[in-house]
Amino acid sequence: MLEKVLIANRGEIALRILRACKELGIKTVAVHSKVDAELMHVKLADEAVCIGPNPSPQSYLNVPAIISAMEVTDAVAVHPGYGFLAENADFAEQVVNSGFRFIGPSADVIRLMGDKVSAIKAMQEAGVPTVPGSNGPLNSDDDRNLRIAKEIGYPVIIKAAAGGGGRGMRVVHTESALLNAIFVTKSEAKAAFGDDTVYMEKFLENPRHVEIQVLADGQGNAIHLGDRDCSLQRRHQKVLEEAPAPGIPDEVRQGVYEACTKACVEIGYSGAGTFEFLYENECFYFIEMNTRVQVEHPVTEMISGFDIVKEQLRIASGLPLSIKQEDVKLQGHSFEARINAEDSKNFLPSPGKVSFFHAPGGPGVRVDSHLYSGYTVPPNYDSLIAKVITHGNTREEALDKMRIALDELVVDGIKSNVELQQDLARDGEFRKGGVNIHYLEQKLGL
Ligand code: MV4
Repeated sequence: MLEKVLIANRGEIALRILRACKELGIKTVAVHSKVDAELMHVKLADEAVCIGPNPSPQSYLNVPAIISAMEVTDAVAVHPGYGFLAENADFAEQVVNSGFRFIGPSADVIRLMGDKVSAIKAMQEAGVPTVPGSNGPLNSDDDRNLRIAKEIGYPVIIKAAAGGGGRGMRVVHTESALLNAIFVTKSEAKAAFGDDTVYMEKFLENPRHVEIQVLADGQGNAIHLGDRDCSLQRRHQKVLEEAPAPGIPDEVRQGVYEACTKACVEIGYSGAGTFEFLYENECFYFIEMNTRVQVEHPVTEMISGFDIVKEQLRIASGLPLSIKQEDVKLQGHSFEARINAEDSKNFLPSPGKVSFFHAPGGPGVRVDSHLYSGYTVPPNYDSLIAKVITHGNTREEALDKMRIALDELVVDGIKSNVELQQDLARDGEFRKGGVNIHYLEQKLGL
């Protein structure tokens, strides 16, 4: 097992990783910016190193500072969490070239998935269903681009190969708008990512966002832990997630599960990963793969009884997967409500001192949070302050538990989206199950 792990992240996920390390007897190094010296995981870690001033480019994105911290503490591996450097292939490469382990897939696989054009191609070759599209980058041949769009059928969407997560895309409804849309998306992609490669897909009008959790050991073994529905989102920020995705026919989901695990073996994947799909009319369409642990991983842990972060650490230490597919038993239903330090009216971040914090509890209630009474939420980072997770034998039971848990939760001193989450836990349409990616924004009147 890895002897000492450096946690290159902050907040709730840093605490989540710290707890997994402790369970496995791994020593921990916390790295933090100046203001983050007061974080819960920094207090609990075996060692802590301040790696720079508050702005993340100078601390949590500061590669030389993080690698230096590994050197001075004799850490053998780095866990990147999510966000920050988690999907940065150059960082993974530098970590390995400096003689350390990166807890995640190889730099080559991160790069393959980071380029959405190469990711889609790899998935098609492995038999994963994708969205009808250009099957490769668009070039400067206008007639060819017009012909591709006509074959796919309008509306189409132009996406940046270096984008993802909703950045760098544009919907086109008519032939007359196509060429200009390609031009504008290319210029924006060049400015944002330094890469103007774009591709085209059929635009699916009312899909759900359904994703599949996988684990692979890079030794020929890959399993899935079922799916999650993350359709409740606002401006590409997920708000309330669940597992499993409601109402999907069993033969449809089994088919896509098998394609995903086969793809993991074919691309030489290792670690935890997520295949993102759009789901419409009982069909799955691959759009992107995330090569990291995700914010919403707890809903999968709740229905599988399996610890994804501990498995990431075991895989990185060179162990084969600790369970086989036939040992994975998915039971019941789980929800996760993301609690953000934000104004519930205008969604603006609302940092400040939490004068009082009380976490809910009871059977089937889990809270992943770094908050404590007296903690000050800094203005420099993501506004996620807690995740309230529930598990029940049925979807209804898990949602009832969520309603009760959210009513117990107290976050005083700052504004938060608890009221929005309480409202969603009581929403009649959501309770029926299977709302699409537009539901929340429509409900909010955006
Ligand atoms: C799409 C789409 C419809 N058709 N692709 C947005 C985030 C990025 N991961 C991909 N996204 C979309 N791609 C095709 N061909 C609609 C979206 C989309 C979306 C997807 C998932 C969750 C929320 C979304 C909100 C708006 C648009």
